[in-house]
Amino acid sequence: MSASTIFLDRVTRVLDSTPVHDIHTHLYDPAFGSLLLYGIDELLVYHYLVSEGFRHLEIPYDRFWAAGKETQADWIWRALFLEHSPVSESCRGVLTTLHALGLEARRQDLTSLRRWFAEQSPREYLTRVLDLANVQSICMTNSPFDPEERPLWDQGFQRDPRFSAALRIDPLLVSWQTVVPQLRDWGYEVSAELNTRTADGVRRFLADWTERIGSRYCMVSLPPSFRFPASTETAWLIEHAVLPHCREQGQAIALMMGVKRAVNPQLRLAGDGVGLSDLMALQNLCAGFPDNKFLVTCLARENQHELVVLARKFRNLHPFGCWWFTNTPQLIEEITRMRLELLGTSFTPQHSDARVLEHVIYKWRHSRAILAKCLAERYTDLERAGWQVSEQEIRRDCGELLGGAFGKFSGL
Ligand code: FIX
Ligand code: ZN
Repeated sequence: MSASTIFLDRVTRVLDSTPVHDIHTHLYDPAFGSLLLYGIDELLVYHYLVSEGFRHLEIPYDRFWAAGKETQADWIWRALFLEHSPVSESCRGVLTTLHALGLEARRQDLTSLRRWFAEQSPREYLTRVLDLANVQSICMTNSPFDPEERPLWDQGFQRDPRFSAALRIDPLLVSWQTVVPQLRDWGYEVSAELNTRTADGVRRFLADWTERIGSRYCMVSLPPSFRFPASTETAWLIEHAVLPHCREQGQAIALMMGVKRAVNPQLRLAGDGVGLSDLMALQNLCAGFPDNKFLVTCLARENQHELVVLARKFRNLHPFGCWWFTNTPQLIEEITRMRLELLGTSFTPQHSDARVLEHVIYKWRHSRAILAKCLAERYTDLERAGWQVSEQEIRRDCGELLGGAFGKFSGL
């Protein structure tokens, strides 16, 4: 057996048995009831598959959206799995998931798959799925602006300790004018005018929600047009409210850069696109605010190298994840290799971005396998350089990559 094969086996074993802290998902604590999505229909109408389904579907968009979830799932199943081979990463994800659950996709039609999912008892099933994915903790994405989740936070509930919260503030930063009346309604003294009183009001809002949901960090997704410094509401609010809030709490801000929302609105959630970010803005933030910590992921492949180089320059910057359109085997491998070669283990290679519970199974299985390959290559090269890596060191490194480095950086 060659050195690299031996390492691949060793690293795979360690990575598979190391529980991961999934630092960004769209899953919910089970107390949120129907907001925690699971089952075959949810898997098939995942927006990644919807946009791929419309490559083949000839029905009008309106007809698709007017149909029930089962009908939509039937259409997608037929278009992407029966009439064509499911070779895309999102389709393969459904198959990895069913296989891991012991279900044979080919033998079972959708009706019997639906029956199987309906028979699962939700609480036990949640534990089974997290075990299959070897996920230790799930960080949710929690928006005070979301009318569906807000009432439960207001009311309070018994938390599931496996689920932590992150405060999502996109509307606040990207559509300030529409948020002003809402904040005022909720008792915060803000005005459309950007002044000290407004900054104080926004800071109070952020502090209240951080406490209410027990948020671990604040997060926002930003369009390619984002600049900093700039005479925009977004830049002003970041500088005068969000960054001071994060400093006061000792928390990081997560910036998800490069999403173009609603490139094709007819596709709804599946209609977002990608654009190149100006990472000069990030450089200015990291240099100008050394007491703030920035967790950053970029959507554009072309931004990945610059992001890694910036992280070499600024220790208050922590790259994370292969987000959305970069969450494909080829790009995960390229990005992870580049990050390992330029940053060692001081980054977080992946988050699942799961929207449906079972996503954690395939996203982590696929990503762990690629991470094992990239890490084994590095260890093989080290051995060629006369440096033997011990089992304990492999465990340490895998622990850092699967959430340890994130926790240390974020002060958790
Ligand atoms: O903004 C985000 O957090 C994105 O991850 C989502 O908006 C996106 O729809 C998604 O699910 C990507 O994986
Ligand atoms: Zn997300």
